[in-house]
Amino acid sequence: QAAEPEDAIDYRQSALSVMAWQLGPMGDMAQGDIEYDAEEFATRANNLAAVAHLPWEGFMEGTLQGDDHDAETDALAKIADDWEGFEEKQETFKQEAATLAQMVEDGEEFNALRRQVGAVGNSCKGCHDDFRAE
Ligand code: ASC
Repeated sequence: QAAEPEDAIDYRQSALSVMAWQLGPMGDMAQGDIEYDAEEFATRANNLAAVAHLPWEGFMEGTLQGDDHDAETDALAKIADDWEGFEEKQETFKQEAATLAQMVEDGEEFNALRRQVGAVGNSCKGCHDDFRAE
């Protein structure tokens, strides 16, 4: 049985919340808002890379703005019109998150890691700018 649009929307919003929860403290460390904790950073970088592929299957047909469902969503109808562009944004994000986890694995310095956190954040923003409602 196919998922209901409302369930798919709930699913992807939850998965994106998981990602934001993991990224948030790394962003705060990168900004100097909280102290750098190498162990926590490594855990969160790995968690983020591990879940980076999860939300996208929730953007299925019938679940975007203007489609017939009863959920609130910021996902623009443009996602269906430019699915390739949307997939490119997913790929960029997954690559940036994987790079961050690899850099941790390679024992890179905090300064390099914080730059890569910026790249991850930019990949979030790149998709939001194009495909999420204001
Ligand atoms: C986050 C988060 C986002 C992105 C975005 C980056 O931590 O919740 O949506 O980073 O703000 O520009």
